[in-house]
Amino acid sequence: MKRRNFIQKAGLSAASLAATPLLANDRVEKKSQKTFSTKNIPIVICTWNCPNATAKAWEVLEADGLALDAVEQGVMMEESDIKNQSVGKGGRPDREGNVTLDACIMDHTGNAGSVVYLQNIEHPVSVARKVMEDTPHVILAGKGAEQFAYEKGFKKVDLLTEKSKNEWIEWKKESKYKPIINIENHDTIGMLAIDKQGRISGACTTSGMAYKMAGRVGDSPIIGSGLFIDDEVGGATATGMGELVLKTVGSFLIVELMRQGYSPQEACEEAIRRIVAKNTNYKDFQIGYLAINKAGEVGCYCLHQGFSYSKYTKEGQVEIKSDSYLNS
Ligand code: SD4
Repeated sequence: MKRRNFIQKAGLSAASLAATPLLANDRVEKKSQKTFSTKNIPIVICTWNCPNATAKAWEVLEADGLALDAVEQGVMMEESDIKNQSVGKGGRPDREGNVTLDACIMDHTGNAGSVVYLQNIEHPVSVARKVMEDTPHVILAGKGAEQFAYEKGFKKVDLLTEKSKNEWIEWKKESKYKPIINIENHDTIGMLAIDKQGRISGACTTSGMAYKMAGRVGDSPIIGSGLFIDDEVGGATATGMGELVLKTVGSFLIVELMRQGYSPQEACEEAIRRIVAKNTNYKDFQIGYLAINKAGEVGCYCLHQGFSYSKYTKEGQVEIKSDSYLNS
């Protein structure tokens, strides 16, 4: 079909669609009129025990700020914290000694931005936000993402700290490529927030699996896998062995289950069961899911014991331990 014909046909069908009342549109209409209890709002939650990150996000929410600003500024705290060796500066490198970062952000309107395999930039989440706001794209990768960051004024930073470098040199002696469950190898931060106006946003940022193959990208920056937000329903985020989350599109699955009426807790449990059903080697890995619905109800579930999340509400800051599929 010639391009002009195609455009004409597309235009025609778009016009006729607009003229015909659609059942799907009706459903969207009804959902958007739905009201939610605001007693749990505002709220911010994030994977693992990251009290500085949730406290920063809470500051934004309490000042009547946007959930989008809250999640960006919240996770930036971990990106700058060199003690967190799974995120941003201080992150563990790939097997060639390069720290490569993955991050994404998604707002209440369904907009999303992401960077993958980004080097030399301390705040990948902010570059992801620029991708979302200043480009027609969703994902920028590698050198292109780095170049874009410099054009937007981000500074070049050496992300490899002495500690992470020395551990990598030690690792190279045996070069065992075995992900360690829970033990320091997982601290990706996935954050979900609802602001005072009820707008929901999320962000996810990581240096990925320690000593991964050069070029490897995990679930964290992939919209639908490491993070998904739908302002009509809620949001979800993931941490752990990204390959298993990617293969089951975990965060999207959880949000869609909530859309069908699952509670956040039931949805996280079902997403973990999906991983168990599809991967015979599931016991070798840790996965943690965290979800929130529009009413600010939270769910959390993981494969192995040891996962927890941070929550900040009007009642203050708490760390909550997750239930697990396995008793170990
Ligand atoms: C990844 N999901 O790159 C990330 C790793 C992670 O805490 O969660 N680390 O697969």
